[in-house]
Amino acid sequence: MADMHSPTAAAPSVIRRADYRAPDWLIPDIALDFDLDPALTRVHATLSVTRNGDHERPLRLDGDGLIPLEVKVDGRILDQQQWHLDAGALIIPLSGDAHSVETLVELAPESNSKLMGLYASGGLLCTQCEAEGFRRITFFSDRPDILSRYSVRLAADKARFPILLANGDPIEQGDLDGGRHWALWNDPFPKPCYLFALVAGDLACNADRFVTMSGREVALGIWVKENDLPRTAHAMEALKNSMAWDERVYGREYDLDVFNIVAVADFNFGAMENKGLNIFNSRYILADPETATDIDYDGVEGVVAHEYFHNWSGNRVTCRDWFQLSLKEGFTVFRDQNFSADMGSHAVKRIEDVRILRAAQFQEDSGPLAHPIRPESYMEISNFYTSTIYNKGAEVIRMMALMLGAERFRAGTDLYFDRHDGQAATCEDFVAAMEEGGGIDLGQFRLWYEQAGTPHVRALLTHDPLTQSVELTLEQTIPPTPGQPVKQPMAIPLRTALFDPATGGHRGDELLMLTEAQQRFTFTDFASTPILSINRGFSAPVIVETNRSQADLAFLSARDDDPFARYEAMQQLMVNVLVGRIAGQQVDESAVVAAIRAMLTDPTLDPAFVAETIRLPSEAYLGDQMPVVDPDAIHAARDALQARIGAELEPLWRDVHAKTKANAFAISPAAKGARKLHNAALHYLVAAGAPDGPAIAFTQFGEADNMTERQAALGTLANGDSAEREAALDIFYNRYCADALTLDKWFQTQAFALHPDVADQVEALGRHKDFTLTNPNRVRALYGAFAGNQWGFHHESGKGYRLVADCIIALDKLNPQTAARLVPPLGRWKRFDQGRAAMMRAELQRILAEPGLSKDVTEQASKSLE
Ligand code: 0A1
Ligand code: ZN
Repeated sequence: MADMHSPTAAAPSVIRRADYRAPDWLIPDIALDFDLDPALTRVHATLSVTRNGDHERPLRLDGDGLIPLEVKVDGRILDQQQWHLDAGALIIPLSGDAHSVETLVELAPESNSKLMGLYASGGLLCTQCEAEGFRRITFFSDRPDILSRYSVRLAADKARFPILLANGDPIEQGDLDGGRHWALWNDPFPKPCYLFALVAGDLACNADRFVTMSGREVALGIWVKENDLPRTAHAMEALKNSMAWDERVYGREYDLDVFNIVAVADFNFGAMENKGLNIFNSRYILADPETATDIDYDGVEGVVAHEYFHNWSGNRVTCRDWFQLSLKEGFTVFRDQNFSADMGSHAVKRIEDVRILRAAQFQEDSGPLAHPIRPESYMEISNFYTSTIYNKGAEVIRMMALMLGAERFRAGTDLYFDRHDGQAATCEDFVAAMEEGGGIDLGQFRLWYEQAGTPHVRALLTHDPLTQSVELTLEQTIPPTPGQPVKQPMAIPLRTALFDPATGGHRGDELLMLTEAQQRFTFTDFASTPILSINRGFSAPVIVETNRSQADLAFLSARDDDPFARYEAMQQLMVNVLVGRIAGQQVDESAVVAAIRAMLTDPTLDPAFVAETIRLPSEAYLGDQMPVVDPDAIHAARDALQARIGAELEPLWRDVHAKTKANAFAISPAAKGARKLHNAALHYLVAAGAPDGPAIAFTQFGEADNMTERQAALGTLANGDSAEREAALDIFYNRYCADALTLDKWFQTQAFALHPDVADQVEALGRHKDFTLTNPNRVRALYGAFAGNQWGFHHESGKGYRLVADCIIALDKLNPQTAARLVPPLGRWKRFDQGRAAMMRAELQRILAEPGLSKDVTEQASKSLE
């Protein structure tokens, strides 16, 4: 271990948004020639370069781990004095204004464990270039504002790599000597290099077609291992639905003759929108009832849509620099959320999205890694593919859509796409298009791009019987975040309604714009005090505190006509009871039980909505409501309330469980809703401590004809100790050990379990023969899930922290990007008691003391200690 006096590695340099400068050289065309082989691949690149502006700076081509074997300018080989390397980049002084520059490099894809650049996965060769992976393939100006036309020739052994794919349209192919073959691809649309992709391998194709709104036929292909072909139908359906939706809702048509998707087993993120050749983590392509849950099905649909929508929001209009990442990601998440809502239930989708936002983004925004959706600086851009950029970014677009209304929002997006087609744009360009297209002033609203932190809004409703008026006082505060101690008031759109308890109705939903630190809104003609329904539909990503009573919340949970507000009232009712109980107060739990009973017995409600609404807030969300998180007290209180709800409503749970059992599998919203409620009922039944609970769960586990019910039963059993738990885990393992994606669920279910020994179990699973650090899905299934298990991860022994830190240290040597994503849970130490905080800090320090630590982990761990 390093001591205080040991020399530390130079701190990684900081890149700042304010330092943006237009590129010195442009690269309008690039021809790439790949001689592919897992052990040794040769890459020959020919770039046409043109001087941009009046300057004498040399050509600088980024490189990461590349050695130039040959450098040519205008066909002539340069000797070693005519170029040099600077921090991996190739520097060539050039005199004229336009040249052809050629380079030759060699790569070893099979030993690329970072999964950035060209790498091998399950016998395939594939690429990942966003954000800065292209510089690991060839020398190039690796920044998103360099747009080039690509021509790509691939050659490889024909038997091992019969399929050769790249961006754009296929032009020609042929055979070569020695059992090799080649293919030529051309992409007519100038693109940044982060959208470059190639795939070579033995792949089977689910082929289909789509006719665009102007009548052009597009050949669609989803490429997977032969065995996986039957699991691609849902993804294909999602793709065709996405293409039709983008035409209908945004007027955006697909632009190439082919659209290919490839599934790979080893992938750092979810999927990648490379032009005409999306590359996916196989978990977001493959689905069948035997192995995929409904959440997986929805994930496939949402991610297929997300990547497809990037063709316009990201590819046709791309980002000027990486500080603008939310320009494409926030907007595209907003688009995929609305698509999924249109494919299923708007109410349920909104609830799910807000749950994700609160679990991931609110936590990020209140911790040491908080940053605005348009950050000011970074050390490693891979660390900024965050919930803030994606999910809060989507909320910011959603607020603009709400303020403009559907028609004017569409006018704004039309203007944005038309004005910036073929360009690398900025967030400011998007907002300006919204202002012009929508005819609205977004001056103050721009603060959403600048200020980090989740605004808190206090809402106080008072009634004056004399004047028969109601006054709503709204107060906003935005907590300090790193580098931003003082905040300005933001523009916060709050959809609001005032309910008359006597009639149960309201006079209409109003959009209140909170723009001051404190603001009063007056409503007249109220004989009695109404009940406040605010931030309906979660119109703004803020935390609202109100003075509503438990009775008011119970009323809204039963009567609010905005489904999100109804869900929210129920959640708040539960939070109040649980937080009160944790604080040792006398609390009345009966209102919660009664509200759940009312929901369960209301035949007009969508079962999916009911299942969402009756679920207790997560342990982590409860932690967020407390000044100091007490994981044990939270767990105990939540467990006890769950047991009481289970016991008091036991007959109802049995009844619901029986009634929601389906005869045959379907993937319709109704069938998914029934399964969600079925699983919720099982969960409460087991929580009730019913003696036959484990047996019922085991029966569900054994009889289910789908993974949704099977995994839920396994998860319920995993929380306790029973013979059924061990039996079900064994059966699951034996049934799925040959299928990596499904075996991930076996690891994940155990790591998520609310079981007192979960840390020991995770430790043992880390040594299991099927555990590997080389597959990011497996790492996330075990350590990612465990770090999200508040009770287990924050075990008072500190064992959880040590396990995750050990994993980060070991993984950093192979795959820094994925290692860095495990750091943030350790960075939340300020939210815990002194003992836990000290142990978390000690683990962060231990990580930072590792010699040769990556920039990725260094940035996350050092910021987490501040
Ligand atoms: N643009 C992708 C996300 C992505 C980012 C980086 C990656 O490299 C490791 C991969 C994917 C998306 O938003 O889907
Ligand atoms: Zn994206």
